[in-house]
Amino acid sequence: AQCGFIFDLDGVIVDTAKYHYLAWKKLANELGFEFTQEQNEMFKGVSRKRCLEILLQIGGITASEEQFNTWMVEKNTDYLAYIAHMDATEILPEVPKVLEYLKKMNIPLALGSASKNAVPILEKVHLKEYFDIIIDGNQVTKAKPDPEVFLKAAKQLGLAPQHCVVFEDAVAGIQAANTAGMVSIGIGEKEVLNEAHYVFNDFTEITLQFLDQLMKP
Ligand code: B16
Ligand code: MG
Repeated sequence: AQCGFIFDLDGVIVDTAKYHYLAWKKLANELGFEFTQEQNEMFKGVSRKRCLEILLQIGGITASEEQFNTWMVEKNTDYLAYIAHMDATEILPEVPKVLEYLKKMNIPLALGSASKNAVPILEKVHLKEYFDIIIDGNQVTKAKPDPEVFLKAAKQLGLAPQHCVVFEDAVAGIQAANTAGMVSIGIGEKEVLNEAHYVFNDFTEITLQFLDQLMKP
């Protein structure tokens, strides 16, 4: 059977986590508390709304719905300013090589991201053309670890979940892929992503032979 590959965006294709972190840290500091890189780990793969809920919890702050929404907008405005200068140099190592190879092998490709900014980012780094299907934060109602984002991608690719391979850097994303019944490949630390079927530090560790192996039923 035909198989498809689904890629997460932040932390897999580009390292936007550092810009998300700067924007959340700025907001935290304005509200009078610290937000560490370590705490930022919890934000990976998590929706903007959920991130703000966690941030306010860290700061011990309760907010009205109106105030909450204002801070959501403020964070995103700052984030957009940080990513404004992004270009193809921010693509993570060997990602284009892998995309190029899968395309050459006629493998359908999808993006499965929690970000509402996924399309402009893909355009900035000139990788949008590689993806047959893009499912992002604008099309999902249930955030990772819910499998909705990946199941929608599989459906639009016209593939059964068990014939899909997912690349993810977040624990919540690996859980979403596993719950969907897909093959999960963690990009990051083995200790953190221990629920994934395979884990690599980055794409430089992924060989074309390994990709061939994944394509076989
Ligand atoms: P936005 P991914 C996720 O993207 C990020 O990992 C997460 O940190 C962020 O909060 C989320 O997107 C929402 O992003 O504020 O741009 O809608 O890793 O699922 O590609
Ligand atoms: Mg990610």
